[in-house]
Amino acid sequence: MDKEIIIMIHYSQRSKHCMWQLKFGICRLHTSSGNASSKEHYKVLVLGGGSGGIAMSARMKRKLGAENVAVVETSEMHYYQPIWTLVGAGAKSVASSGRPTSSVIPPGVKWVRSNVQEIHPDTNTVRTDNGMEISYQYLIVALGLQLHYEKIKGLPEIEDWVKFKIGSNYSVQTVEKTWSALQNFKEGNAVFSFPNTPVKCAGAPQKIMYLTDAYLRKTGKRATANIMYNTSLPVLFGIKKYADALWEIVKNRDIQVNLRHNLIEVRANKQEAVFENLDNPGETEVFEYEMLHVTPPMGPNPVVKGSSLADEGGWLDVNKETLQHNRYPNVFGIGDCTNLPTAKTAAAVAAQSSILDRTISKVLKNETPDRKYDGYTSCPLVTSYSTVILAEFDYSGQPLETFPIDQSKERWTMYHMKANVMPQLYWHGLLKGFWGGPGPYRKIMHLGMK
Ligand code: FAD
Ligand code: UQ1
Repeated sequence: MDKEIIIMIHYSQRSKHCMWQLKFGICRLHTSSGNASSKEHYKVLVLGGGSGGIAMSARMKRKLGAENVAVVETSEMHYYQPIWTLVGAGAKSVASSGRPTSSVIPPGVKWVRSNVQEIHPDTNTVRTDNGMEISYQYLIVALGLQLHYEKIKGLPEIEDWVKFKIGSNYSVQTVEKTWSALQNFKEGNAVFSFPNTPVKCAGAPQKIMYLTDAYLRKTGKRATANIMYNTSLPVLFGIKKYADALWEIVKNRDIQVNLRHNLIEVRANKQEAVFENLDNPGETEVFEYEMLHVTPPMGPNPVVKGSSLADEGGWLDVNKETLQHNRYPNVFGIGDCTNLPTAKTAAAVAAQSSILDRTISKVLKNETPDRKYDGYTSCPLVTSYSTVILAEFDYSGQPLETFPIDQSKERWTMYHMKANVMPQLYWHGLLKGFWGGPGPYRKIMHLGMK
């Protein structure tokens, strides 16, 4: 039996960076009685047991047998992150978002409960933080991305966020603080940020803003509230069809949008948020807030970044159609850790999982991969407690919609799908390796025309 000892080191002994990583459960120091300095080998080794890692473990088990597959994952819990949007708004419980990792690892697949520390693709080996060396024939990297709350100067300790009226839907430790800030809102500015980095689910930073607007209307506080979306981007949303619809909504709901504003500092004692003007470097603007929703800067997974698998930006360097690594043909990638030029979402992971399954089948037979990922991704833009605009698009930035209706309209049917259908599709479809995205259904619903 592995034993994991999480050693809490006094904060003062650690850098601020590592202090935040500790809080988010990343900087764990493990000891493992059985595994230290041991060696293991698997035909397929999966790194990361999040959405992409579990989906691919299930698919590889089906292809090759459970005994040939192992997944390295450090977290004891697996979270369905998309529901955090509704948790932050008090519409779902945080408990409903998580299940033990042990329950999502496909039965028979080996779960290596440790942190990947180094990847050595030239020797087909991986080293974990408990001194284990694992060799592989094929490697699937699904390590996700890294949150960087520590890059926002002055952001207080998470324990103090309720006091300082700060929340963030982006981590399990902070998502309930959003709901507290919403409930405690009296009057003033509700400020929502979007960082100057790639992010996962680029719609999430504004979904919580629409829910805040709806909540404050419901509780009679909207008249004394200013709602502001301060985004680093030069647009409200990257795809014009949906951006046009969202601009109408912010106009009708009296929401202020400040483009090219990047959150760099929080002065929590004064309830002030400092934004830099990205069009005029050096210029800053200070906003007082009654509620602050922080979307942290994000970056590549440090283990990927520190390996020869990374591109110059630190992301896993894969072929955008086959998901095979561009330089190491026995290495593959899926999800947020990759440099695939599409929006990082679980919906994208679903579509990628079926393509990658096919790519690996071909590679196993020494044949050329044939199916091509089109960049499909989707973002259910929650615009109230009962409506969603279902954005779906591909590499070309053009809408690629599943249903034969105008999806840029707010619809309660899509809200029902987001709140009640998607979680089931995730736990019982995607994670079991049965859901490969809506592509085949889109073709049927559009009578083969799309
Ligand atoms: P993850 O699921 O994040 O998994 C990465 C895994 O790697 C984690 O389990 C982590 O513990 C593990 N790991 C990391 N480093 C190591 C290491 N060194 N060693 C071992 N294990 C490691 N997507 C949608 O499709 N629709 C939505 O509506 C939506 N809304 C969202 C709302 C919010 C608030 C958030 C935060 C995300 C949302 N997403 C949404 C995005 C979606 O959750 C992610 O894109 C998806 O989970 C990515 O899957 P992944 O496997 O690449 O990464
Ligand atoms: C999807 O496949 C998916 O992954 C399971 C999501 O993540 C939760 C989504 O949010 C969406 C919208 C899709 C796409 C599915 C359909 C039916 C359009």
